[in-house]
Amino acid sequence: MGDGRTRIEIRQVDITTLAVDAIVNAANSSLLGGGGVDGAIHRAAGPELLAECRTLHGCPTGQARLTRGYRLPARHVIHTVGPVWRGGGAGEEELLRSCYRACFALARQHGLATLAFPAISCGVYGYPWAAATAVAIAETRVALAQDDTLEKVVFACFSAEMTALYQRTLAGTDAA
Ligand code: AR6
Repeated sequence: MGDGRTRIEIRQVDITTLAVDAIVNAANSSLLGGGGVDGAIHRAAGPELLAECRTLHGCPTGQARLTRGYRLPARHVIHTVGPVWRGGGAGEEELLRSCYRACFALARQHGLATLAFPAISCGVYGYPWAAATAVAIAETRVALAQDDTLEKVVFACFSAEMTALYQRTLAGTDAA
């Protein structure tokens, strides 16, 4: 089972370089690409990824969809649509939790053992970082306790600041 802590890794790394069973994409509801991590994933995966995404006809906020990874070192991409931050009173926290739960549910259905997440909604969608990392770590602990197939969850952070925040959240020392 593990203690839910030893199987979490925090790394400052470009998520598109990770050879895991699935990397998670912080997409928009069209699933047809965009900027940020979404743009980086589509560039690295190649046009076949967009072609498969077109067949999915979008994805509502808080849900997730699985595709192949094509030219990525990761075997699959789990596309999830985080909430746009609107001040906190528009159900943002529940929607962000729902993203993580939907990703872990797909991982369980498909027997995936290693996953990597970006900081969903923490870029152009404007979610406060400390609140988002708390959700990410809490939902990951739940999934690791429930899914014995899940071996490792990586949080791929783009900045040193985000890396340090995840480390503090994991250690339980962040003030937020
Ligand atoms: N590897 C890891 N993290 C990354 C990478 C990367 N290669 N590139 C960016 N990040 P964002 P959102 C970090 O804006 O807020 C897109 O246009 C970034 O620093 O990518 O959920 C979609 O199409 C930040 O911490 O996603 C949607 O329209 C985090 O990834 C919209 O943006 C997420 O930032 C989604 O916005």
